[in-house]
Amino acid sequence: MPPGAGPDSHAIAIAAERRWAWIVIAIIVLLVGMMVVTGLHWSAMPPSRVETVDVKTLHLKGEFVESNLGTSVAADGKVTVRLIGQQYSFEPQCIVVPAGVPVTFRGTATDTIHGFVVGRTNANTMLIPGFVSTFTTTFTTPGEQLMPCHEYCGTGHEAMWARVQVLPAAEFTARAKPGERLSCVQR
Ligand SMILES: [Cu+2]
Repeated sequence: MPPGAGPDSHAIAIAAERRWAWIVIAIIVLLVGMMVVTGLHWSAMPPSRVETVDVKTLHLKGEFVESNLGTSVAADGKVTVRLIGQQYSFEPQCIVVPAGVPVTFRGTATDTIHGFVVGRTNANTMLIPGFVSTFTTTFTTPGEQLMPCHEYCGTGHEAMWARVQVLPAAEFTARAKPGERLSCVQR
């Protein structure tokens, strides 16, 4: 008997189609359920750490004034890099960090959404106007890394990048002065 010619082949095909229809319906119901649950959950419980900053006064006062950008070392030895992204550059354009020491990045944007990734490391974030993005990472190997903007931000996007110099910890410590903001921008 050729395939599909049996007396029950029609019924078997119907049953198979119905089975697949139910599987597809189940997947759709699952996905819609996930959307509803995550949507309601996130709107009821926004991320616990949201830090905002006033874009209009960013360059005039507070943490992200130009003189405060760059790398700072606190009295307890904590290293913090403060930076801003703007069309089409980062400030500072050259960032100095120590190797083997946790470094906290704090950044925001002045005009539109930017972002950056540091070379082949896991240092990666978006910079969103009005919000402070922060993460802590440790650079393992000394050397220079490129830091391109990775959020399309306009016609000059592809030219928007900075450099990150990872210095051996001792060399970094020798250059870092308390209260000063370090960068490798040529002045
Ligand atoms: Cu950009």
